[in-house]
Parts: sequence; structure tokens; C-alpha cells
Amino acid sequence: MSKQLLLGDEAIAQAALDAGLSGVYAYPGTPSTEITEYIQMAPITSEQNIHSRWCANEKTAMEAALGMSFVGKRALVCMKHVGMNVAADCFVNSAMTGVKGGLIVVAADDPSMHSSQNEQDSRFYGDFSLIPMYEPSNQQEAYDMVYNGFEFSEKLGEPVLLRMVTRLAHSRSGVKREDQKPQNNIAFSDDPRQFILLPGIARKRYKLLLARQDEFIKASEESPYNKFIDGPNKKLGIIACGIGYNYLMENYPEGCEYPVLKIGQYPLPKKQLLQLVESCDEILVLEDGQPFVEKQLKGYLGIGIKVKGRLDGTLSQDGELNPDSVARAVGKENKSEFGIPSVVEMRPPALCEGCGHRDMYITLTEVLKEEYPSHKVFSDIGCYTLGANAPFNAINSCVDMGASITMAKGAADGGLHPSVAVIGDSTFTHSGMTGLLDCVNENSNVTIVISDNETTAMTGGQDSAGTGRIEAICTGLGVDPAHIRVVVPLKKNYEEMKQIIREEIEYRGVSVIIPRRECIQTLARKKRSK
Ligand SMILES: Cc1ncc(C[n+]2csc(CCOP(=O)(O)OP(=O)(O)O)c2C)c(N)n1
Repeated sequence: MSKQLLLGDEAIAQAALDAGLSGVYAYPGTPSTEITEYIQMAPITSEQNIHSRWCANEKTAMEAALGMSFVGKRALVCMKHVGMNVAADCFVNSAMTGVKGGLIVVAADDPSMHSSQNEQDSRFYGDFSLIPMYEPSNQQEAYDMVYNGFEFSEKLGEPVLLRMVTRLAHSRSGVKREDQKPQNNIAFSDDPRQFILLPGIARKRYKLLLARQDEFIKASEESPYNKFIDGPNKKLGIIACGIGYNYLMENYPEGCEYPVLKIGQYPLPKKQLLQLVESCDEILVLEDGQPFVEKQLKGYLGIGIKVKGRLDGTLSQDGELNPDSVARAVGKENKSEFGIPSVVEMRPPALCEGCGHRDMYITLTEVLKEEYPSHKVFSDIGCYTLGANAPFNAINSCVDMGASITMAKGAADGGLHPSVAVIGDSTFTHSGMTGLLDCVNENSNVTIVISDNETTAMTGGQDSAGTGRIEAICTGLGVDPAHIRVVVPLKKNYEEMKQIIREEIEYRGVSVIIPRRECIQTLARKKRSK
């Protein structure tokens, strides 16, 4: 069996390929993007016709994967944590339908918000969907969980959620691979009504799911990823979840003096939990993310054994765990010897020199600031969100993918003029299109700028679902073709661009302006690969 140096994300991808994957379904998002990219590049993917094309958004990804599972094949869904909010409708209901082929959903969380707008902890999704979850402590475990997880999912007939965090997704270690398995043949559920969630069927399936919780707990108690490691000093018992276990071990290279319960699979293993709680005076919970386990232990009133963690201030309520914060939590001196070299210190990101979004903002802000002082600009999520910073200071909001058009609509409904939305091409097809339909249906007085760089630049230049079809989509949704204006965002066209912006602001209805010029990074990459 070969050993390879792999990123956590790559370990997941390789494991899925080795386990007989038939399709990965995903929308890019840091820190999950590399999983799908690795599968796309792997020779076996084209040799065996494994599905790996990007999806329009996380919901379409989750649904297509459930469809693949319906026909008995193994499917992987990957997204960043906020993608879970988009996929949630199907995700939560997939616990109700159950699965046929193994289905693993990877949610890559981003504690400390390295490239995200919140710190939400995906374990809550697994918990309220009532399905088993994995949380690897290192790259090898990530591999093993996915390699064996498809079989586990098939055995239980339920999807399994695997929760990653940025540090694990984006760091490398040696990973031992297992033998290649073949893909599953097409096969269907014995119950032809399993996937029909009419209330009468859903009620029965929900009871079934509830009845199986003890089985899931037993699986956690017997899981190789959950381990009780006794220690001589019973003053403290430590519950270390996922990468938290890794950080703890960094502080105790010779073994921990306190009893430790390592958690890698949920629901929590009751037996080992009781063993720890009954033998120790106090409990410390180390978990990267929100106090998911800590809250369960504290219970509603927080009476009983003393539990320390993020809720009582032993660890900060926000931000990642790290070996130093773990050292402080167990009463050890902070022994960190390495400062951060200035070259990797935080720098504010900026739009690239030569980026078309720059030309779009230069012209847009000139017109808006000078001629329409009452304007507001509702932006979306993508490279163009950097229009929030100097020298542009051009935008007034950035909330979630797709929110630009709908927020501009709400503001226009409330009487704002000009109400301007700025959205990228990939974000438009991810979740902007439905908002545009709302605008068309009410002939809202909005000016929508779809800043089209023909790629998903922010996450590294993945294909964008609507490339070459943006005008057709807008027309199809009912925008008057006379108010779909395409421009090339270059300095020589500034006067033309400004005139178009003026005309479309003056038009009382839905207008779409499409500044289109290929992202200079994808263009440079294409040239280099020629
Ligand atoms: C729900 C969700 N999924 C994924 C992401 C990650 N993400 C942020 S912006 C973006 C797309 C950006 O593409 P586009 O709108 O075309 O703008 P560009 O970066 O190319 O300028 C993605 C995938 C996210 N923030 N939220």
C-alpha cells in the first residue's frame, strides 16, 4: 500500500476515488475547493467516467448527489460551511429519505474566518438532521473516514457528514492508501416509496430515524475514531474533538497526564463519555469551532460536573484553536518559539492591477458619487467585494451569495433610488437568477451590474456555470433586451460605460449592465499552459 503526501482535502478526494466513487458534486468555496479539483485532475476520473463538473450551487450539488445515491452509486458532495445553508433543504431531507449508494457530504468549516463571512459550525447541521458525523484529527483519518465511510453510509442507509476545518484541509501529511474498489452497479431501494417525502411517508421515516439514534450512538462507541485514553491525573478529563486532539498531543508528546476522550465520530459515544465524566473532577472540552459538545455536556441548566471550554472563557468563544491556546487551557506555559515572519503577516487583499472589476468600479463610483449622492450599492460575494476598500469605497453591503439583487430590490421597494446591485457571473448563476426573476415580476426599479470575468475568480478560477449565456439567461428571465447592456471594462471605454450607467439609472425598471472582460489571472494561466 502506497503512502502519499496529501493535503487534507486531497486525502478526502483520493479516498473517495479509491472507494469506488461515481461522482463528486460541488460548488467551489475555501477551504473545500481542492477536493473537487483533485478529483477532476486524477486520471481515473476520465478513465472511469466519474462525474466531476462543478455545479451551479451547493443545493444543486446535494440534490444531484442524492440522485446518484438513489441509483445505488457512491457520491461525494463538497462545500464550504456557508454552502451548507444553501444545501440545507435537501441535506436535512436526505436524512429523512435515507440513501441507497453511499453518500458523504463534506462541509469544510473556517474557524477564524480566513476567507468567510461567519464561523458557523457544521456539526450542528449533522446534529439536527440526526445523522452520523465524522470529524478527522489528521489527514490519515480524513482518508480512512471517507474510504470506509461509503460502506458505513450504505450499511446505515443514511448520508454521513464529514466536517473539516481549514488547517486540516490545507496542510499536508503522509497518507497510507487502501486498495482500489470498483464502482457500484446500478441498484434501487427495495422500498419504491422511500424517497417520496409525502407527510404520511415522512412521518414514518422520521420515527424510523429517531428509533435508530441508539444504533448510531453504538456505532460511535465502537468507532476506531473515538478513543478513551486513560491518564493518572483525574483532576481533569479532556474531550478533544477533531483537530483539537492533534493540538493537545502537540503539547504532550510523551502522552497526556489527564484522561482524554478523543472524538472523531458523532453522535457522542455515551459509554466513553460516562467513563470520563465519572472518573474526573472537571472536564475540559477542546473543539475547533463553536461549543457544540460543551453545550451538550452542560445541558440546559449547566448544573453538575464542571465543564470548561469556550462557554466559561477557558478558551476564546471565537477563532480557531491552536497548540498555544490549548496549552493555556490545560495550564501549561505557552512555549511557542516561532514568531510569524512579516512576509506572511496579514495584509489587506486588493483587486489585481488590470482587473475588469476595477474599471467597473471606477466608472460606477464616478457617476454615482457625483451625480446621484442618494445612491446605495448592494454588493455580493466575489473578488468585486474588494470594492469595499479604498480607493473605491464603493459598496454598502455584502451578506450572502445572491443577496445583492434581492437587497437592492427590497431597498428599491422601500423607495431608494438609485438602488444598484453588483454581482459576479458565478454568483449570479449560483443564486442571483431567482432574485432577478422577482425583480422582473414586479418591474422593480433596480440597476444590476453583472461584472462578468467569465470565471469563478475568488476561489481560484473554476468554470462559471453561465459563461457565454448571461444575456440569454437575463432575457429568458424576462429582462427587456433593450436594458441588457454589455460593455468592455477598459479605460478607453470609460465615457461609454458612464453613459450606459446614467441611462440605465434613469430607466425606471429592471436594467442589467454587463461589463465583460476575462479575469487577468485565468487569462495568464491559459497563456502559460499554451
Ligand atoms: C454559499 C457560498 N458558497 C461559496 C462561497 C465561496 N465563494 C465566494 S465568492 C464565490 C464566487 C465568486 O465568483 P464570481 O461571482 O464570478 O466573482 P469573481 O470572484 O469571479 O469576481 C465563491 C465560490 C461562499 N462565500 N458562499
